[in-house]
Amino acid sequence: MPFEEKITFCRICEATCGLEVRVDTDENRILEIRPDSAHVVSQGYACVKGTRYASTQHSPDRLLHPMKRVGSEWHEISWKQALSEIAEKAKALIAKHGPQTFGHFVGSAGGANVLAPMFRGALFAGLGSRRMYGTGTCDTMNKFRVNEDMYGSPMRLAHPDVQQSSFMMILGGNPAVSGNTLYHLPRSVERFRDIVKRGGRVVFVNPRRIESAVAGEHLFIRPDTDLYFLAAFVHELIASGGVEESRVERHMKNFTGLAETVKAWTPERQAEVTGIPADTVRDLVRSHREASAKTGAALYMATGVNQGRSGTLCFWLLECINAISGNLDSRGGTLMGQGLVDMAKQVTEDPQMMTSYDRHDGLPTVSGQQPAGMLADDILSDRDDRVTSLIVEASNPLLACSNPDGRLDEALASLELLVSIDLFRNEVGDLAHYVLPATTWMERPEVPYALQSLAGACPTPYMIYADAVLEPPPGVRHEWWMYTRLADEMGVPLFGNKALSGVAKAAARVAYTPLGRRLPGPELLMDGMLKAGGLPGRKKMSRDHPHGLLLPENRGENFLGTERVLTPDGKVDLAPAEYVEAFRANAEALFEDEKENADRIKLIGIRQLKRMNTSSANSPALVRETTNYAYLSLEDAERIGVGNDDWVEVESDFGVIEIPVRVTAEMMPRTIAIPQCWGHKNAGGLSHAAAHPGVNSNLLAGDGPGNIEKLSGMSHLSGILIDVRKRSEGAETT
Ligand SMILES: Nc1nc2c(c(=O)[nH]1)N[C@H]1C(S)=C(S)[C@@H](COP(=O)(O)OP(=O)(O)OC[C@H]3O[C@@H](n4cnc5c(=O)[nH]c(N)nc54)[C@H](O)[C@@H]3O)O[C@H]1N2
Ligand SMILES: Nc1nc2c(c(=O)[nH]1)N[C@H]1C(S)=C(S)[C@@H](COP(=O)(O)OP(=O)(O)OC[C@H]3O[C@@H](n4cnc5c(=O)[nH]c(N)nc54)[C@H](O)[C@@H]3O)O[C@H]1N2
Ligand code: SF4
Ligand SMILES: [Mo]
Repeated sequence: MPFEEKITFCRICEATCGLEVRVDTDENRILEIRPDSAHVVSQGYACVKGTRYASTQHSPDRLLHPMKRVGSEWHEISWKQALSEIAEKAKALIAKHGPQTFGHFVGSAGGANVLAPMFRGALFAGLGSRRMYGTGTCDTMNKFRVNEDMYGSPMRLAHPDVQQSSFMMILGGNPAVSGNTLYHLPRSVERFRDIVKRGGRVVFVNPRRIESAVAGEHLFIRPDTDLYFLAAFVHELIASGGVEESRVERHMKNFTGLAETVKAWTPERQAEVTGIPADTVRDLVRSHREASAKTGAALYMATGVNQGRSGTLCFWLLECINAISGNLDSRGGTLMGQGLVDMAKQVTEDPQMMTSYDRHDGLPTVSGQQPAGMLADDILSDRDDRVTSLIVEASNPLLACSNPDGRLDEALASLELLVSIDLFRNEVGDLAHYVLPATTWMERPEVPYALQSLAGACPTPYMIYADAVLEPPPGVRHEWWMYTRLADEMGVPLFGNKALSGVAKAAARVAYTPLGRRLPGPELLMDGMLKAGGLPGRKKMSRDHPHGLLLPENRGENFLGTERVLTPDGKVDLAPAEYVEAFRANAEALFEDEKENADRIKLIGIRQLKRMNTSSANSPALVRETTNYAYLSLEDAERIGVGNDDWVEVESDFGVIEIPVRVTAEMMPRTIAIPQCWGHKNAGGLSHAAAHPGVNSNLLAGDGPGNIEKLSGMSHLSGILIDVRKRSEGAETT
C-alpha cells in the first residue's frame, strides 16, 4: 500500500500539538496519527483527541455535499444551486428587513482557521451588518474587554512566563485537560512541575480538585466568588508593601482608583464567602511577593471565572495584581507577546473590533461579538431589527450556549433563513434550511491560531506552517470560498477596496476548478503573514522547518513605556472608570447574595479529555459512555440521599434536568459539576452522538439581559444556583 508520512499540527485545541500522519495516498485516507516527537514545543506530546481524529475525518456521517431541507426531507444539491438560493433569499430578507437582521454565529472550531475570519468579517462588513455572535461570549470576551481598556487593544494579551516564574496561580482553568485558552502551553503539567522543582509554588484555585493539581497545590473556592478573593489579594498586596511604586508611577495611571476600590475587601471579609481562610490569602500574597523579588510571579485565569457574574472585574483585578507588583512585562511574570504582525495595533483601526454600545439594550459588542446569550431574544423579539437570518459556522449553540427550556431551539426554528456550515448535520443543521459541508483541519494549510500567530500569546515563541495533509473530498469547501462566493452572488463588496474585492471574487470563481487547483489560493495570505514576521514563506517553512521554527525568546521589558501600549496616553489604566463604577454598584449586592445563598448548591462544568466541546460527540474512537454524570461530594450525596448511578433532578430558575450521579472527593461541598456540551438530541447527521446522548446542563443556564455580564456580554454559565434532589421513585430513565 503506498503511503506517505506527513507532518502537521493538531488544531482541535489551542495547544496545537505536532503530529505525524501516515496517509494512504491512493485512498486519501489516514492510516495512523502519532505525536510528532520533533515538534519544537510539543516534543512528542499529543492527546487522544488528536491521535484518534481519523474517526471524525473519515466518519460515515461526514457531510460531502450541500444539502437542502424541504419539509423534513433532505436533498443533496449542487454548490451552484445552494449559493444562488441562499444569496437570493438573503438579499430579499435584507431588502425587506435591513442588513442588521442578517446574522452570524461562530463556534470555537472556527477559531482554528486563520482565513475564515478574514472573509467572514469582510462579508459582514460589506453587508453593513454587525450582528455577529459567537462562543467568544461563552469563554473569554471579558479578557478582550479588559485588554482594550487597560492596554488599548483587545488583542494585547499578556501571558505568564512559565519558564522563569517562581509563583503561578491559576484560577478557573484546567490546562492539563483543556490545553488552555488564550495561552499557548502544550505539556503544561511538566512546565508547572518545573516551577515547583525550582523551589517555586503553583496554586490552582478551583471548586474541583482538578487533574492539573498533580502539578502543584490546590485550593477550593466557592464558585463565582473569585471577585472577593482577588480584591482581597490586591488589598493585601498593597497593605504589605508589594507594590513596585516606581514602575507604577512611570507606566501606569489611576492607582488610587484601584486602591480605593479594594479598600474594604480585607482577607477576613473575602473569607465570608469564598471558603478561603484569611491566613491563606496572606500566605499566598507573601509567597507572591517573595517570588516577585526573585524571578517573578504570575496570575492566570480562565473560563471558570470568565463565565461567572463578574468575569470582567475579576480579570481587571488579576491583571492589576500582575501589573502593580512589577511582574507585567518582566521575565518570570507576564509578557506581551509579539505576533507575526501587530494584530493588536491593527484592530484598533477597525471599528468592528473595538467595544461598542450599538445595541438597543445597552449591552456591549466586544471584539466584534454580540452576546451569545442574547441570540434567542434577538430572534424572538418583535423589534423591526430582529434577526431573521443566520449563518452558523462550526458550532452547536443549542448545546453549547444557555438554552433555558429549549428557548434557543424555538428561536432558531423560527428563522426565515438558517444555514449551517459544518462537517456534520448537527442539531442546528437539523433545523437549518441549508447545510454546507466544510473542510476539516486535515484538509487545510494553516499557521496556528490567530492568537498565537498574531498576538503571540506563547511563552516559547515559534512558528509553523503545515500544508494540507489530505485532499478535501470533491463536494467540500473552505469557508473563505463560501463567504467570497456568497458576496459575489449577493453583489456585496469585500475589504472596502474594489481591486481587492475583485481579486478575491475572481480567485473564488476558479478555486475549485482544474485550473484553480494549480494556482495558489488565499494560502498566499499566509505567505504574506510569515514574510511580514521576517520568516521564510510557506514553502520554505514546510520544507525546512516542518516541526516548527523557534523564534527569539521574549525577554520582557518591551512593552511598558513603548508604543505598544495603545491607550491614548501610553499608560496602563489600573482603574477604568466603568469598572470602578460597576464594582461599586455590584460588589456589595452580590456579596450579600452570596451570604444569603451560602447553603445552596452551585453548578459548574467539566471539560473531559476525550471530548472537545460539541465536536467529539460523534467519534466512536473517543466516546463510549452513553451519558455524562453529575459529580458531587460525599457530604452532598449523603444529605441528598444518593449514591453512584442514582438519578437526581437538578433544577435552576431556568429549567430542570435529570442525570445520574457520581460521588467523588474531588468536589467542594455544595458544588456539583456536570460535563458540558452533552445532551445530543438524535440529530439526523450524528449517528454515534445520538446513541450516546447524555444530558445538556445548559438547559439550566439563563439567557437574556439579566443573565449576561454587562461589561463584556459574557453568558453566566458557571456558578449557577441549583436545587438537587433524588429523582422521585418510578420516574423513567431518560
Ligand atoms: N478536552 C477538552 N479541551 C478543551 C475543550 C474541551 O471541550 N475539551 N474546550 C476548549 C475551549 S473552547 C476552551 S474555551 C478551553 C477552556 O479552557 P479552561 O478554561 O482551562 O477550561 P476548563 O477545563 O473548563 O476549566 C475551567 C475550570 O474552572 C473551574 N471553575 C468553575 N467555576 C469556577 C469559579 O467560579 N471559580 C474558579 N476559580 N474556578 C471555577 C472548573 O472546575 C474548571 O476546572 O478549553 C479548550 N480545550
Ligand atoms: N455549561 C457550559 N457550556 C459551555 C462551556 C462551559 O464551559 N460550560 N464552554 C463554552 C465554550 S468555551 C465554547 S467555545 C462552546 C463551544 O461549543 P461549540 O461552538 O458547539 O463547539 P465546537 O466544538 O467548537 O464546534 C462544534 C461544531 O463545529 C464543527 N466543526 C468542527 N471542525 C470544523 C471545521 O473545521 N469547520 C466547520 N465549519 N465546522 C467544524 C463540529 O462538527 C461541531 O458541529 O461551548 C460553550 N459551552
Ligand atoms: S492537546 Fe490534544 S486536542 Fe489539543 S492540540 Fe494537542 S493533540 Fe490536539
Ligand atoms: Mo471556548
